[in-house]
Amino acid sequence: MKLLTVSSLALCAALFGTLATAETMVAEKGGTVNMVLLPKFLGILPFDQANRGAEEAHAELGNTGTLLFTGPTPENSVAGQIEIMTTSTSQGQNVVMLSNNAGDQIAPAAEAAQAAGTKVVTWDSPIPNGTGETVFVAQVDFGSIGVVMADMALSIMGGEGEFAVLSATPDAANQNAWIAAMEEALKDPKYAGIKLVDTVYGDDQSEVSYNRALALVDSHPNLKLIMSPTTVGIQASAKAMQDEGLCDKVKVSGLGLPAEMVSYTLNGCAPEFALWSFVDLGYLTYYTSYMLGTGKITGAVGETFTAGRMGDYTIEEDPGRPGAKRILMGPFTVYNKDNVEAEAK
Ligand code: RAM
Repeated sequence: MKLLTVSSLALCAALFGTLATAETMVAEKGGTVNMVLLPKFLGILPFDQANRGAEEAHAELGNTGTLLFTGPTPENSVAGQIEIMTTSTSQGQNVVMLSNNAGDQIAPAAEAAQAAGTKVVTWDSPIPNGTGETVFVAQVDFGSIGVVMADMALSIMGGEGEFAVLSATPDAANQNAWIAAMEEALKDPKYAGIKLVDTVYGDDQSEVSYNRALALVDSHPNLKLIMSPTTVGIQASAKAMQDEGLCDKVKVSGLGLPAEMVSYTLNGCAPEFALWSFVDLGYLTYYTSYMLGTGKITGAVGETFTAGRMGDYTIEEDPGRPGAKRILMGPFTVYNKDNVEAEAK
């Protein structure tokens, strides 16, 4: 009888242990966590917005450590990101928050960072093979971006015709995954009338993107739409079509910032596009990193925590990257002439 009691106590403890891991962790304010917010490069609005969200969380949590917003130039993005990752490690920073523009090339530097005690949290754009990354803060489900882009193409083109993709840089993990997801979505017979005829890269630089958009029109005389899954590319493409008086013939869509797209949406050059909040993405990434840095979470699947005003999030397996983990933010907003002005303010 005695034995039984002991074993049922043990059972209780085991059960309680299981329940305890499902507990929602809440941040303890006033910790000291030195953090680096490392975007693909400096100088564009979405990354500044993400930094604003991170700064908001930094102040709210009373972190007595530092928040450093630093990044390479667009021309030197791959080498620059790897260098900053390495420097942050040797400086003993606690967490690097990375929007990866270097594909798997940054994995060795991220692994070295982790080995030296610097955690790596990716946001916006993950490390494709997941190596060296604690967790990825995903803005929305990557598969759903493919479907949203396929749907926008279908509706803007009236169900038929040729379109092309104007992407960011060839190593951008996020854009590459979204294009692959769109190609997957396009296999559905409902998209049989629309055809993806080309994919080009504007390197997330305005001038390069502008010229690539014009080149696409030249090389595909029947082109009806440029789909650009980058805030830089979509704006440059819309401007190029507008400047050349081509908006009646070639429409533009993709992922853009309302503030940068409003005029093109109202004049019909870019009737529909989508995005999420970069401020919220920066805020959630900061919370995730602070929770990791203070040891409140470890980055294991199933851990749940409260991210301030945004509510509760749980670490899960990343369905797009076997063996890697994500935290899913959302939601996605599709903008058109009815809602773009309100959001652009
Ligand atoms: C650009 C960047 C960023 C991407 C957006 C949609 O700003 O490439 O990584 O998330 O576009």
